[in-house]
Amino acid sequence: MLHLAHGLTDVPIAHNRVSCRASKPTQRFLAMMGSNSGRARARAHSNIALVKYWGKRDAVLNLPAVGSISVTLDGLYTDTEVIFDAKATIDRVALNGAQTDPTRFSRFLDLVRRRAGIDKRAIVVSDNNFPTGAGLASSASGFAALALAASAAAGLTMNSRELSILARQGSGSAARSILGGLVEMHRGDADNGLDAYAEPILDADTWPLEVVVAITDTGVKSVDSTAGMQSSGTASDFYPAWVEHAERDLAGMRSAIADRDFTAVGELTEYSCLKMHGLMLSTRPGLIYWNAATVAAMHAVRKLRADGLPVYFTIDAGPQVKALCAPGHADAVAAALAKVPGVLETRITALGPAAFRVE
Ligand code: 2P0
Repeated sequence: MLHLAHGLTDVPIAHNRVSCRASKPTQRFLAMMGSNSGRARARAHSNIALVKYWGKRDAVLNLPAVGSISVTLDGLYTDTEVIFDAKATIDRVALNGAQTDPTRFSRFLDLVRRRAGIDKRAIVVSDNNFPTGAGLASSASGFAALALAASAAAGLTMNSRELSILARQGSGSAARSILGGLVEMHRGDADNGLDAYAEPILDADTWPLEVVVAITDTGVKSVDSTAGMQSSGTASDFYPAWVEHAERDLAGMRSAIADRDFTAVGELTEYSCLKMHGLMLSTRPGLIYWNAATVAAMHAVRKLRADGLPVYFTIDAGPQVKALCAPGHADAVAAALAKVPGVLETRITALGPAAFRVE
């Protein structure tokens, strides 16, 4: 078991008694597997970065080249159940009701098994309440929920910093989904990655910002984030400048959040988003994650702002537009974005909680 030598963040991981019924396909899958030993369930929420993470300083430990600041989203989440089963011979994973390739999950479960000193294979059942792999950070909520459920099922007791470090090794953005509200992910300097973890900046209810998600395409993106980041790190002239100025952007965002200065938060959010997409576009070959509706929605957000609404956009490695709204303005923003040609659906979400165990 890993023990950190000093300064553990001890944000409690809540064990909420949320009744969370498995979907029908999930229930069938569990009945088929028939086991209840070493079992735990967890829910983690997706997040979006206001100051973006793009690039790695170590691919094996999945250490980010830059820190990031995000908001955890109440309305988008993953529920995951993990069962370590002495009788199972391989890991089995059901994602959204369908059996899926367990390779990436197995690699992650190996980290948990090694730490817990067990070698049982696992049954993993994971369900997202939103489109998977389409730029809505399903790997963030997915690996955060898996980190919490798998560690608990393996009998480990881990604090939020340890869970964040574990989740990071599944997906960089997952480190942030362990925490709720406004969250900062530290780049860290150590080679072993023990200083690359996320910490809360503000609780969700301290500053009730809202986010409107405008979905423009539910398909899986063509270049996943891991591959895209690797390309940008080696094949963009802009990459050194991106890394060099990251700390300045993070400091600006910390200070804007401390002041509850929505305009400053929003301006930095759009700036970081457009700068990251500039980096993506400058990669050879260029990474173009936008479609026509993405661009139309960006202009619509700027038009709303010109008309007096406090709203700023951000976009991740996919075509969806997320509009960050000052408290109380999400309904008007959602109504306007729903009218943008090519916007298929809008969802309004408040800021969400830290990952928690579900009974
Ligand atoms: C972010 N994104 O900060 C940035 C902005 C997408 C664009 O973190 O390779 O799935 O698993 O660490 O976390 C998405 O990348 O990548 C991401 P890996 P991840 O939210």
